[in-house]
Amino acid sequence: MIIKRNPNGIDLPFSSEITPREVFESRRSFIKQLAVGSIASSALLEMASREAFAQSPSAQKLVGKANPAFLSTEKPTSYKDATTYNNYYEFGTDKADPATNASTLKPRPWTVAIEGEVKKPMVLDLDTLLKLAPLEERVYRLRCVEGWSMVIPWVGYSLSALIKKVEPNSNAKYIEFITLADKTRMSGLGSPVLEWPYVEGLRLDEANHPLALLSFGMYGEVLPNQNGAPVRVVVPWKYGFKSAKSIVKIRFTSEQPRTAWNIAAPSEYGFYSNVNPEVDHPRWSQSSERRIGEDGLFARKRKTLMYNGYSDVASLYKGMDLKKFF
Ligand SMILES: Nc1nc2c(c(=O)[nH]1)N[C@H]1C(S)=C(S)[C@@H](COP(=O)(O)O)O[C@H]1N2
Ligand SMILES: [Mo]
Repeated sequence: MIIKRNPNGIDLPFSSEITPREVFESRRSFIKQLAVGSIASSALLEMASREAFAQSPSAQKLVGKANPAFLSTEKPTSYKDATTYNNYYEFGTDKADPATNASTLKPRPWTVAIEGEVKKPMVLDLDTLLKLAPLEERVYRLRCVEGWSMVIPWVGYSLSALIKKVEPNSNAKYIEFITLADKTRMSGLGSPVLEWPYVEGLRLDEANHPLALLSFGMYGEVLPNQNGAPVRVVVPWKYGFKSAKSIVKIRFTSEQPRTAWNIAAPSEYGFYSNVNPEVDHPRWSQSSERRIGEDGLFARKRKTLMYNGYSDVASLYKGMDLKKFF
C-alpha cells in the first residue's frame, strides 16, 4: 500500500502492493527486454528507468507492476509529446488545447456509476475502483484514426476485472462508456463538433479481452487531465477515439450503443473501428502512420499493422466482413 500526498493535499491510498524492490526488478526486466528486442541506445535505457518516468515533481505517483505479457520493445513517446498533443474535444479541437484548458477538470472526488444489464449495479468512487485489481504497467501503441501513433506506458488493469465484479446478466451484449460533460469545467462543450457527452462502446466480448485496459495513470503517475483523468479506457487494437476519457458511467446494454464519432459522421466512423490498414478512411489512406516524436524531415512513415499489431484479438472477429463492420 502506497500512501502519498497529492497536490490537493488529500492522502490517497493505492492498492498496488509493490515494494520498491519489485519495482526496480520489473524495471530491470523491461530494460533487458528493450536491450534484446531493439537497438539499446542510452536514451532508450534512460527512458526505461523509473526515474525517467517521474515527470513532474507535483504529480501524484501511481505505480503499476510491469506485466511482462504487455510490454513493448518500442521506445515510449516522450511524456511531453503524450501530454501536449491530445485529442480531447471537450477542451478544444486543436492538439494543444487540452493541455492548456483541461486544468479546470476536477478529477477528485469522482464516481463511476455502473448500470443497465448487470446483477449488481453500483456507484464506485475512485479509490474503490483503484483497489479493485492490482495495478499493472502496460506499454501500448495508440493509433489515432488521423494517421499518427504514440507508445504510452499506461497504469491500470483489465476492464474485465470490473465487468466481473458487477456480474452482467444474460441480456448484456454491449458496454457503453459515458464520459463527463460539464459545461462549467469544459471549455469545448459550446462547440457542436460532437454531441455531448462523448460516448463510446464495445461489444461485451471485446471489453472482456485482457488487452482492454481500464486506466488511471501513465508514465508512473496519475493520468494528466488532458489524457482523460481520472479514469479512461484504452483499447489498443482500435482507433484512438474508442478509448474514451474521463468516464462517469458504464452501462451494460442488449443493443449496440451509439458512439460519438459514429453519430457525427456515420459513413466515416463505424462502431468497430478496428485498426485496419486495408480499410481506408473515405478521405485518406490508413496504410501508414506517423509516430509522434519522429516527425523530422527524414522521418520515415511506419506501416500500420492489422489490429495495430495486437493480432490476438483476431478471433473476436471471425467470420465478420471488416469492410462492412468498419
Ligand atoms: N471524452 C473523450 N475521449 C476521447 C476523445 C475525446 O475527444 N473526448 N478523443 C479520442 C481520440 S480521437 C484519441 S486519439 C484519444 C487520444 O488519447 P490521448 O490524448 O491520451 O493520446 O482519446 C480519445 N478519447
Ligand atoms: Mo483519434
